[in-house]
Amino acid sequence: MSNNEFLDLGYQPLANKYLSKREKWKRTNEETYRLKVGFNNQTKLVSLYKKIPVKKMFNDTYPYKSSMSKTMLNSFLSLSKKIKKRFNPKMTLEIGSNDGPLIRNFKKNEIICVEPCSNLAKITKKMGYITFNNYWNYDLSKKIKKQFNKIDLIYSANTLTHIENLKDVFKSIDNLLSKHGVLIIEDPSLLECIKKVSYDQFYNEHIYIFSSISLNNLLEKFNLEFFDIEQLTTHGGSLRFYIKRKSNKKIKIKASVSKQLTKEKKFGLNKLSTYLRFKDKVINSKKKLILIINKIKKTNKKIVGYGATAKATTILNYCNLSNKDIAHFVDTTPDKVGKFMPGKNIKILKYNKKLVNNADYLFLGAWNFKNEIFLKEKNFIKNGGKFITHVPFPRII
Ligand code: JHZ
Repeated sequence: MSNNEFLDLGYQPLANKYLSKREKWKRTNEETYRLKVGFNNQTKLVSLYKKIPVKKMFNDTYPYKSSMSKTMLNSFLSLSKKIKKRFNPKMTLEIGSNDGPLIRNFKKNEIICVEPCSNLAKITKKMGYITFNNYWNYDLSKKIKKQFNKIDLIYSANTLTHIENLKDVFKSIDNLLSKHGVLIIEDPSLLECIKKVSYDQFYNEHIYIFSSISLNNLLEKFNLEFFDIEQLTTHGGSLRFYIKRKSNKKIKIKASVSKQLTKEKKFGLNKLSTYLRFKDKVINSKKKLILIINKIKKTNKKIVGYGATAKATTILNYCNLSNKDIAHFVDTTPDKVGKFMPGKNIKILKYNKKLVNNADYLFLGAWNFKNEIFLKEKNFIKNGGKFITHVPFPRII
């Protein structure tokens, strides 16, 4: 067997399935799955064992909106400027446009959105952008090609790793991308995830976590190759891959490509032993986090969760934390407010300063936005409030 299991995070609910009060009482019906992660010795790909049907994950009630943080809005704005300056594409296509934080920086006749969640697709349609409310697949690529011909630039952030059939993903891209076209993919970096012991990046939607090594192996099959790789701080450390056709000799390959590949090999991302060491660190991380929380509980201090993230679902369910540990979460996302954390009886309240300032400790569900949150919560910090995080190791800040 080329696939080797290295991590078992137990039974988990669907990470973005926040339950209403009514659903909570029927919790016995809440769907769970066994979250096991494996490493493929041949392809070097890290993936989940159990794949949930897409319609259960991405439908008309998908709550996550990428425009909820200033950090992401700024990141998409600066990328849009870069795309225009560096590639000047006539037509761009975004796979997984969510509520439109990237496309809003383009003119309406310059970009096409693809978004399977109809509640989100409605938003970009309403903004006046061409939107295909579909899953990304070969049939869709044929449909778009018929209507718009080939596309100069295809961009996708935090989406392709959510699609089980990667062969179909790249076949569809290959079908639509022009001869000298550019593909840009952005996703959490496996290297950062392993280094930071951020095991919460594993949940049902993240079927794969890419390393540049595994993605490189996949691209080979489609005669595609990297020509630049950027390291980003977003989502706890992401990689932005710039990809072209091998036949396109006009674009030179930057040194950043071999640098990233070498760095990952040196770290051991191509070896199972690295992942087995990671597993031990995850087990330790769980023990330490529980210890910290139990210690705080003994002093009768109040812990509030900050950012009801999909990642937090993995933490709460793996560490078995309930509303006896974390009183409630605060979040700015309208579709999460008033609901309960998946698998747990912890309510999500609408973010306001008072709720934050009434807490003694804030558990950073959205640890990836630590800088933005620390800036926003200056007063909480000034008044002696403390944060709890588990990244890169459980501690009080
Ligand atoms: P955030 C989602 O994961 C799901 P999550 C998905 N699978 C994926 O890949 C990544 O995104 C990209 C809130 N917040 O981005 C907003 C505040 O309340 O870490 C969000 O609910 N106040 C598509 O859920 C959450 O935190 C704030 O000041 O792990 C952040 O979610 C800020 C900054 C955020 O993604």
